[in-house]
Amino acid sequence: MANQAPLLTKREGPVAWVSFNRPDALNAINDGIREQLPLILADLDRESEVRVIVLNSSQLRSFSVGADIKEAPRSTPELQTGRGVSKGSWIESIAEVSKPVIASIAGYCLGGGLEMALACDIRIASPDASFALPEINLGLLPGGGGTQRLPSVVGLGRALDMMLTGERLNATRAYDIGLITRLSSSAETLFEETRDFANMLAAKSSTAAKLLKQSTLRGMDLQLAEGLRLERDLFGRLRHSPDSAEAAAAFTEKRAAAFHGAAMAQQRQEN
Ligand code: DAK
Repeated sequence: MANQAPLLTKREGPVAWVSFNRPDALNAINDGIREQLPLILADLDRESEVRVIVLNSSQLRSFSVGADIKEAPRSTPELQTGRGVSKGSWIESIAEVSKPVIASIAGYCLGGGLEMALACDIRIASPDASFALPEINLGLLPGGGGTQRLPSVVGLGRALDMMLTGERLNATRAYDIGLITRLSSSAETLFEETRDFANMLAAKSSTAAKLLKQSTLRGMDLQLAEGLRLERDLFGRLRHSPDSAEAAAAFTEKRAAAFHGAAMAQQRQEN
């Protein structure tokens, strides 16, 4: 078990799956995950045939229970700094992906596990999923983006409630407050439903998806006027793009649009 790969990757046409694979530790985050995840994501972001990335778990009991508490005492100050402050958190490598990234969550999604999910664009979960930022109970604060991202996802009051209590939310509650935006009909169908959803996203214009992400995520750090300028600039780039021309032609001809790259990826998947 000691040499088991902590992350598994799989390609299904335009969709790439990256799965946490430490079942005995409920996918607690160790140095293997911290080191490999940024490298894997950067590679997948460069691969033009990959249009959507899904982060999930190799089993249904847990997405991730956060930092490996048993490993913590062995961590050196150098590693901590490297992981966190000076180089930017490794969790940021998820938010830096230019393509849509989906977190597909079954079971526990706690601490750093939830912070990874928050760095994804879309969170889909099974009815048995549970969510918490329990760092307060370890005398810590969420240090992987939780204090910054959770308020913008669920609102300040709910975020502070979650972080100050460390309480666990079930999937229905998480859905009600917008922490997740999609619920699968059962744990067993989560994979299939995620796959259908990911393929649906992959069939859309990847150029539009990329610039839309850029406008939305960068815009959050800007004043409104600056954000609107950024949006206008990016919109201007899309207005005369081949994908936009294809969408207009498809509408006129009453057919489905075949966006640049999507048809090719689809064809390869079928072969
Ligand atoms: N670390 C290591 N092992 C863990 C673990 C964890 N966090 N959580 C569970 N395990 C292990 C258990 O020790 C057990 O192993 P064995 O004893 O069988 O060898 C196995 O997984 C199964 O766990 P349980 O027997 O406890 O299973 P239960 O279903 O009864 O309970 C549980 C599951 C998730 C409710 C419970 O295990 C639990 O409360 N675990 C601790 C959850 C937790 O507090 N996580 C840490 C949150 S703090 C940073 C970025 C991120 C972070 C920090 C800094 N920077 C960039 C600077 C993140 C911090 C956190 O995530």
